[in-house]
Amino acid sequence: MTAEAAPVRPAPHRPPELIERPGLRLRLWRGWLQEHGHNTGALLDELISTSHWQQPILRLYGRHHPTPRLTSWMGDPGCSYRYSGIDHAPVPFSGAAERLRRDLNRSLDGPDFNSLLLNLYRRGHDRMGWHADDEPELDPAASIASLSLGASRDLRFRPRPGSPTQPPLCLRLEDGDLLLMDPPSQRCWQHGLPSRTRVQQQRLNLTYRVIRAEAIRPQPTTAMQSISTRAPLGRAATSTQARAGEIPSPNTSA
Ligand SMILES: O=C(O)CCC(=O)C(=O)O
Repeated sequence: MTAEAAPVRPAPHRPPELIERPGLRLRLWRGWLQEHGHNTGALLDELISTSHWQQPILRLYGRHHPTPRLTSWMGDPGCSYRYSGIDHAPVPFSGAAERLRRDLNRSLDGPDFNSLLLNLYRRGHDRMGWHADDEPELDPAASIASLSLGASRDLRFRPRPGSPTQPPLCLRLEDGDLLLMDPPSQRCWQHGLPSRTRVQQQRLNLTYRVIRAEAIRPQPTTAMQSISTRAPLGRAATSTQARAGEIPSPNTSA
């Protein structure tokens, strides 16, 4: 008689660490991926090798600056997303990204995510400037789910200009953590991932998102998309918009 593999069940729902400030609501589950049966090292390798990486070029003051990280945008058909001044048409979810989406959709109390931004920080120099994920195509009523893999890095939060002054806060995100950013966090606060030059290991971050139904549009594959999806690290687009702090200002030598 052969032994049958025990069915994999989602781990029991464990209450998150709750971080709340006026206008900010974060829910953090430490080690969520491990708890849900994932080998984070294998997952990191699979996600890196099966994603179509891009490094958009930001053009400012007549100079070209590669975005200080690699990115990939996946989604259901028609879930395009414009960020950092560039339109990103979705590549279909990879196998690992789809499995994670199913795990999240099953174990959270909504929403059903239809898109995913992957950010690969190759080492501590890579970073993300201050911004809020409040682009018009994103559903403002839906939480954003952020999964971290690899090196530990700091994610910082500060009130948006015009919001009441409050002290900033900093979360150290570690391998396997799940962070939910609930509304109205994006409307009232910004977040950013500063460089940490001593960090030598890579970190991968996945943010699952919801594109509003009204913003989903059929989009034929263009020549530029097919180039960028075939070429790893393809620099397929140029933008003049940068996230604060991502590129040196003309008055600094940084
Ligand atoms: O890497 C992170 O943890 C932050 C990612 C992020 O801010 C974003 O995708 O908008």
